[in-house]
Parts: sequence; C-alpha cells; structure tokens
Amino acid sequence: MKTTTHNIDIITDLETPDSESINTPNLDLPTSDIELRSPNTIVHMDLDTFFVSCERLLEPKLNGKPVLVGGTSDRGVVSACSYEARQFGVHSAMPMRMARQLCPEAIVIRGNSAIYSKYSDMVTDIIKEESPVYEKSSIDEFYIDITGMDRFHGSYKWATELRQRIMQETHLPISFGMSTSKTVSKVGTGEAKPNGQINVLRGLEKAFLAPLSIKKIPMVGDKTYQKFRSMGIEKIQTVQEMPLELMERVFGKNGVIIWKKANGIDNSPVIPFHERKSISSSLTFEKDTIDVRKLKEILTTMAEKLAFYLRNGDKLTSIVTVTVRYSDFDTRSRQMRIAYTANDHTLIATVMRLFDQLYQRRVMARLVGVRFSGLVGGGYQINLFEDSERTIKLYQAMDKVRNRFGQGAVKRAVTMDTKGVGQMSNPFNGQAPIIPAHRRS
Ligand code: TTP
Ligand code: MG
Ligand code: MG
Repeated sequence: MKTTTHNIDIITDLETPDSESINTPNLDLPTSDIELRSPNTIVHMDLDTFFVSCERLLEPKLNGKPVLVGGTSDRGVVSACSYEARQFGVHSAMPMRMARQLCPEAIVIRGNSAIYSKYSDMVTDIIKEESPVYEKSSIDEFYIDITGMDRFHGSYKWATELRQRIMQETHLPISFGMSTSKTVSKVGTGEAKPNGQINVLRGLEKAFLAPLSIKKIPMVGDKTYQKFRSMGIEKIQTVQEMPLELMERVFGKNGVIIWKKANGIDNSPVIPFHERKSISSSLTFEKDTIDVRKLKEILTTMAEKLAFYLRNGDKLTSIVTVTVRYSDFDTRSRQMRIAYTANDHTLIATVMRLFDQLYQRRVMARLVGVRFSGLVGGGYQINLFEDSERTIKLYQAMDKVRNRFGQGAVKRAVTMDTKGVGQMSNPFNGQAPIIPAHRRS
C-alpha cells in the first residue's frame, strides 16, 4: 500500500506561533541584573504524597500509617509513599521488594489511576479559575505567575488563600513555594513540605539555597549528585562559590545551568497550560483501502511512535483520539479519556478499541490518524503504578536503542512490516517547542 502524505504535528493552540519566545529560559543575566530586572512573582504548588493522599480520602484508616502505592508484585516499583514510610528510607521509583524490606509494616496499595486523574483535574479546575497564568507541569504540580498582583492584593495572601481553597474543596494536602523564579519556588515547595508554604523574598534567593543539599536543585539527578559528591561537594553554597568555568569544564552545558540555578538565576517563563495541546500523526493513502489488518498495523505504529515521543519529551497524555476518513470524505473521530500515561501497551490498546468502535462502515478508508492530547509533563519517565520494574526497564532500554539507532530500530512484532509511516524528527527534543509561550516574561 503506497502512501502520499504523512503528518505529525504538535498542536499548540496558538493563532500566531511565536517560536522565538518558547521555552528558552533566559538565564544569561548576572545575578545583580536579575534582581533589578526580574520583578516576577511565581508560585509553585505540589500536592503532598499525591496518590497516597487520594487513597486516604477513600480510606481514612490509612491516615498516620506508612502507605505505599505502586506495583504490588515483587517486581513492582513504588509510585508514591507516605511520610511515615519515608522515615524508613523508602522513596518513589524504588523496587517494591526493597521498600517492603525497609518498612515491613507498610500498607501496600495497587492504586487506581482514574481516581488520581480525577483529583488532578479537580485541583487544576480551581487553579484555572483563580490564576491569571498557570502551567501544569505534572499530574500534581503547577507554576502560577502572579507578577504584578502585589499592586492589587498581597501576592502571598493570594497564594495562601488559593492553597486553603484547594484543601477545603478537595481535602488534599498541598504545599507551595513563592519567589521570583520557577527554580527557587520549586525548591521552596520541597522545603515547605509536608503541608506547608514558604515565601522566599526577593534578594534572599541565594541565601535561601546556600545551606541546602545540591540534590535539591531540580535537574541534579543521581549521577550528577554522585559526581558532586566525588568532588567533595554537598551544599549548594559550594556551587555558588565555584567559578562558572569549572562547572562548565566538569559538567558541560548542564554545569552552566546548574550553576545558574544554584545562584537563583532563572528567568524561564510560566508557560500557560492548554487542555488541547496535543501530538498527532495521520496518514493519507494513495489508494483507499479496506484492509483492516493493515489499518491496525499503521495505527499501532503511529501510537507506538507518538508514545515514544511522549516519553522522550517527559510527557503523559490523558486523551486519545482516532480518526478515520472514508473514501467519500466522511470523516469520523472517536476519543477517550484515560488515566495519564505514556505507555505503549495502554495507548495501543486504547487506539485499537477506538478503531474497532469507529470502523463500522466497512467501506474504503482514505486516511487514518491518532492524536494524543490533554498532555502534561511528568517528572519521571514512566509513572504508571501498575508498571513492574521489568516493564519500566524494558521501555527505557527500547527508548535508548531508538534514540541511538533511530525509531525503526525496535519494533513490536505486529508493526514489523509496516511501511509508509515515515520517520519523524523528535518534536519534543528538536528546536520546535511543544508549547509556545503566550506571553513573554
Ligand atoms: P511527586 O509530586 O513527585 O510525589 P508525591 O506527591 O507522592 O510526594 P511529595 O509530597 O514529595 O510531592 O509525584 C506525584 C505523584 O506522581 C505521586 O504521588 C505518584 C506519581 N509518581 C509516579 O508514579 N512515579 C514516580 O516516579 C514519581 C516521582 C511520582
Ligand atoms: Mg507531589
Ligand atoms: Mg509533583
């Protein structure tokens, strides 16, 4: 079957895309300039032990107890853990087997992602209603730009009231950090947790960060942390005092960014969250077809590739849409809301289900397409609690091979002979940004 057009697009909901202003943090200013030129007020909010808190709403007996949500088999991993469990050294993404050994009295729950998505939406609705500009950066966290609000209303008072409203209406504990930048506010939220709030005043960013562990800087992962430790560095203050050139020599480009973050320099804008932002793929056939097996293979390939892009871009989707255009141009779409995921097996199964419901007319098809929308960022590669450690490692290994040798390097058996779904450049990693900034900071 020959194909004529293949499209992959990132829907941005922008009438006039402004690729210049996208997601390109302007970090080039010295601190003193930033302090003068950055009157931004940014709030970062993150729900406390989110999945566990949802479970506690449904079962109050879990309050005050060590609780783990995650894969319940021995090979599963911990998605969320209560503070009572953290005291035993348990943390997210730890193999469940190890967590159980560390904290044998923990109550382990398999979880229900549909419920977490529902609560995530409830919190989002409140923030949407109250906030001038907000970005949903993962299933349970938000950045809100309230620059200029001081003139009308105390910004700290505003953030405090918003937090109270969220807690009263959803009964979920949430913490926030407020400062002049996203980085400092996010670190602030971490310090305020559990169940707290913090305001880092302008000019005090460096002093606030100085005594904290370098682990607290967003983007310092395990590997980078170990490298710092091998250099004898533990506190952010030491990084603040290091020459920028040294950081660049040791850590490359990332070293410069880490150094700037450590110094509280971060001008990156809050990028408004849009429900409809999406990634999609469609294919118009040169010759219309009625070959259901072939159509399914193409849709599987599309879902697989789009899911790979989501994972590579650290995104999760919550709405799947399948479109079929018949030879008479009659175009039908069907969509389904699902719990946030970036997993091939969930997404392919959903696409197949939608296609089966949709392709009822049994007449020639001219085009098929898949769209993933309702995207959010995830601070982790794969977040589904039902994933076993093995599945997560499998996806990570597959993605690694794809990143090295190209997307065609690893394929599911059913898609092996699918041709015509062309190679696509990675829409999240290339220059083209996923969400254009609607405003400049
Ligand atoms: P986080 O906000 O990172 O963690 P948390 O809300 O459980 O705890 P904290 O009070 O420290 O914010 O993640 C939000 C939810 O996302 C978390 O409850 C479960 C899920 N998650 C995963 O599924 N896998 C992961 O690796 C992480 C980090 C989170
Ligand atoms: Mg959280
Ligand atoms: Mg979070």
